[in-house]
Amino acid sequence: MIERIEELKEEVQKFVAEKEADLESFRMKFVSRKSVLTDLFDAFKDVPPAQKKDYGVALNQLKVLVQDRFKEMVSGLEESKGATTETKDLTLPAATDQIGGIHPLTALRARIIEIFERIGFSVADGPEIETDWYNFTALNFPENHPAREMQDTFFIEKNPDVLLRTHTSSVQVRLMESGKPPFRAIMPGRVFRNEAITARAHCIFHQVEGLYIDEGVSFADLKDTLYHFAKEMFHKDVKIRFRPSYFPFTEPSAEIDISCLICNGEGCNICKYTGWVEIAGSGMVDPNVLENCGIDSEKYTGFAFGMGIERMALLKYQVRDLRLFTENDVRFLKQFSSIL
Ligand code: 2NL
Repeated sequence: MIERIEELKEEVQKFVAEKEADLESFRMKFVSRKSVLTDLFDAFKDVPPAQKKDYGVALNQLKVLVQDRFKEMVSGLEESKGATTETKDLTLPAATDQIGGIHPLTALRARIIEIFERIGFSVADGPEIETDWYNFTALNFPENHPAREMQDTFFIEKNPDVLLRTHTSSVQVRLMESGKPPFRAIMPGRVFRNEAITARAHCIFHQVEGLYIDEGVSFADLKDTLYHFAKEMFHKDVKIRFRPSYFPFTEPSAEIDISCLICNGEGCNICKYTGWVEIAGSGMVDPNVLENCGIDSEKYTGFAFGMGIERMALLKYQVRDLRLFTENDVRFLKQFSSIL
């Protein structure tokens, strides 16, 4: 029986269909309901149990071979038919491939990096999966802070905690631990929070955080650095204001607003009629954080800030829904080809 199957395999392999009639005879013999294959499958029940496995394997190989050859021959005949009837205009210009572009968030991140590199900041990088120490404890988060709750952060393991970083501050901790001041660096990267996805929030987004630690760094340096950034990023006439705020890792802390780009501070629905829009959070690095990272807080001071890249993109390009940035709809993405 198995020999018979092997013979048929060889026949199928060698079969050539030059015309429709050849294909039809192949179909009748191997594919149709009355084919040899149907007979062989029917015979399966009479095969002695010891041979059933080998028989089954061989028969299935034959079946796959028949299907593949049949498909090949059908498309082979169709192609040769096409070649004789289709007329192609060989004088037409070639259809060019569509050229992709840089994603708007990538372009914006590059611009942020460029602005800070020009004033002496370097770029640091670190892991997206973090321990509790780098994401929370070293950053002075109290034991019962809401961000440590299961519903706010994606935990990979509990006790000891391993999680997806909720900010890129963890990279700053690694940087401070690994060397000696001065530090002047920014950390762009992907961060994760357990949030419902809406037009204004996503569970995965991008941040750029910055850190400057040295002897004698003051709040005036923080203000001037971020004012410079806002003028470079938005407009040379942009106004900036600092609003008192709270972060566990900075003291004092401030939220940074710029004058609304749409109404120039007059009041519109983008700025909710306040004339101001928030672009970042910032503050002087808390002495506890410096000490946690092995830095003498009597000798060194510094500032830190954090901004969301998607948020910045919404503002800069007046996009109404940040889900558009990850849907990969080329009609949306194409609109950014000129910003590069
Ligand atoms: C925001 C606020 C902020 C920081 C991030 C930071 C990092 C270290 C020490 C102190 Cl290691 N601070 N980062 C400081 C203030 C604000 O981000 O709204 N981000 C989107």
